[in-house]
Amino acid sequence: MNGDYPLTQDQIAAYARDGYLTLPGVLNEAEIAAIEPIFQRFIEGKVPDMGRDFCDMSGPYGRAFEDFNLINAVLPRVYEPALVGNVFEARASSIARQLIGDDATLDYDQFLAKRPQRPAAVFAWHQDLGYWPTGTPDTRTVTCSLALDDATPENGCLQVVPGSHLEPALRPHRPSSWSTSPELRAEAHTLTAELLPTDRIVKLPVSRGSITVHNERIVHGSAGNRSDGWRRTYVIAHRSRATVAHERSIGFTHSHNDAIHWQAHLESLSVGDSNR
Ligand SMILES: O=C(O)CCC(=O)C(=O)O
Repeated sequence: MNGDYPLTQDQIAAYARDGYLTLPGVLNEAEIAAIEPIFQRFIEGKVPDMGRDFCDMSGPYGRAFEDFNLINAVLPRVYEPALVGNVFEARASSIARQLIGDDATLDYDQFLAKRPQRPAAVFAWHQDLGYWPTGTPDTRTVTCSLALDDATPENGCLQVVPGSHLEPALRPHRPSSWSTSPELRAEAHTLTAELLPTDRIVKLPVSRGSITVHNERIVHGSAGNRSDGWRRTYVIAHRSRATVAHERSIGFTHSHNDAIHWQAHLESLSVGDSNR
């Protein structure tokens, strides 16, 4: 298996300047076919005992499965070790090492799937760092998202605000409006960042087998699915080895079943850059 995916100097410069990239043909059909049955087992709700790691990112925890719009399976490689070392992990690692250096380490993975004809399958605007705990001064991250279906504006492809990763402070993040409990993150995971009137939104359509890549500070999200097909994507994020080690040392694994960081979030939600 060849894990290399060489980037050009122009692509590396574009990632630094814009905060995102799209890369064509990262996996071929045979490579996707080897992964897809595992993806489907998760998305069809057939993997037991995931707790909150299996949820709807467009709504509160506790919804009935048939009501999930944006199906979210977090840390699939933890629940299914056969994923470890797969070709997408290898290519994402290659890409991450070229963009942030040789200490790029796989931090977490995630499967996302928008059901057909679900306008509510919205992934709210956010910066990934807005979700993560404080105390990690080195924030370098490369998040690769592999399209298992052609991602289009109609089925709710990723959207970004180019250059927003260069803003000096993180934008405020608030719990999504359907979360009313004072223990906000106990009820739902999703946060929403403010959009500014000056924001230029760029949609990132990609074909099956291609990927988007984004920086931890770029403002991004995605709209609902108004098409008759699914939009499925496989996310892998790499961060620096020291940062991943720090996260683990405070008990943060990116699992929604973690308890450690939610209080920090409650305190910092409206403070803007306190998560840096
Ligand atoms: O692909 C999407 O719809 C959003 C995914 C996302 O926000 C992420 O991977 O950080």
